[in-house]
Amino acid sequence: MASKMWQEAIETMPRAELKKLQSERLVAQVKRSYENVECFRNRMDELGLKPDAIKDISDLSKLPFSYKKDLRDYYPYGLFAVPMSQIKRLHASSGTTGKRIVVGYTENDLDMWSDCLARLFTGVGLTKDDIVQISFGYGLFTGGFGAHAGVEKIGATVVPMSTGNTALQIQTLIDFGVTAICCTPSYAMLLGEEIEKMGVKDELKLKVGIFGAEPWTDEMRRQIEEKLGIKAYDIYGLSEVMGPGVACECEAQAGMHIWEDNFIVEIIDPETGEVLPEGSTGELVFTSLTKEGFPVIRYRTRDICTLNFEPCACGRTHIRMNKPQGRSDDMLIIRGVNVFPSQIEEVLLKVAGAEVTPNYQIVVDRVNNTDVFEINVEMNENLFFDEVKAIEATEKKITAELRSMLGLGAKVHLVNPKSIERFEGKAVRVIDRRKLS
Ligand code: DLL
Repeated sequence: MASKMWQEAIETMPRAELKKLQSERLVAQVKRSYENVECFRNRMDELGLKPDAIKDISDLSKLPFSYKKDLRDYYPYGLFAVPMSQIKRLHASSGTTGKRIVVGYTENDLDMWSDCLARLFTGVGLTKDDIVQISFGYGLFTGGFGAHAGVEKIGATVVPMSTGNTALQIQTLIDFGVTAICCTPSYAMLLGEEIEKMGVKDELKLKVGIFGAEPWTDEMRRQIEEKLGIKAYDIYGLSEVMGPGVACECEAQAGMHIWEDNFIVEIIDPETGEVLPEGSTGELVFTSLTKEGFPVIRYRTRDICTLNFEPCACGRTHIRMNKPQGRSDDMLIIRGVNVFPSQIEEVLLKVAGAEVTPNYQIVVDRVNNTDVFEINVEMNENLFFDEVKAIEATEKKITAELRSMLGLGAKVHLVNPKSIERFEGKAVRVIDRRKLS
């Protein structure tokens, strides 16, 4: 397999050398974080650990974990390791409650990030002669700007389309002679179906698609490839660790290489926190080695996954992760947006606390390859609430607040008091009918 590489020396670095590099970078990162990040310093002090106890990568498991909750507790900038004058860009994502999580990047961080994406784009055969449509959302979400910078780095032409307006997306693909597209896999399916309906597949110049930000399967890959006439590649990432490109597929399409010069990955038991042996399934934990603005040490992703240590046909030495199999928390990904049930509860009680009860159920389904998101919430029985208009007004109020908080449209239904099933144990708040096939 003669795949081109963006940084061949790094991408094919012998594993022993890679481990040595990781060790050196880990020692420096721990020291930097201890000196500059109060939360990390406190956790180290609680364990009676000083940075010089970390001599190489074999000491990694001595270090404390970090969590999404930390980003909320230190909101907005409390986990940054450099002064704000060195932060060149901010991004944000959903937290477990109404508060977003904020991440910051220095100039070097942005450069490292775009290199990770340049490795992916080059690896799947793109060059400066390609025209790449970015149909991830631009804005605080890391998808749009993250992928954008990678396309610019390899010198290809970028079409910063962002999300929405499927007819215009397809028109742009055709008129601009687009050769590659980046979006969520469910949106790629939708585009594929529309293109089939319109009978315009032959007018496309597309050859490659790069899809991620939500779970998808190999069967979906097969269908997308057929509908769009392309090769489809997976890309993984999370805002807290960087954004898209923490791990990317190569032309072998057999798992995503984790860029180990920048990140150390571990698999742990999500219950006990114990590091699991090679080949086990468990929670992915990342340590960022080169990030300056917002470094993370042993960050608990909540993504459940297995790693693949086999050498890859492409010649890259960085280990691969298989597709994440699920999450160890209750986060839902709806149309690429991270949603926690607790956020919805907060909106319900904030905007309509007098009209509704905290008994609600979230129903997610996939219709025509688009996620459909409904919320049923019981109205308050003390309220005389038989006026259809008043019910509709409350539904509208909740819908508007959800849209402003999550950027997602939801169908909100006020239902009769006591009509939502009660549970003796943990309430089942989410019914996810989407089948990944
Ligand atoms: O989704 C970053 C991204 C943008 C990745 C574009 C790929 C492409 P967050 O919004 O912070 O960041 O959500 C991160 O999304 O922990 C996973 O649960 C899920 N996720 C991301 N990529 C994949 C993937 C972006 N390829 C969370 N397969 C992560 C399955 C994915 N799940």
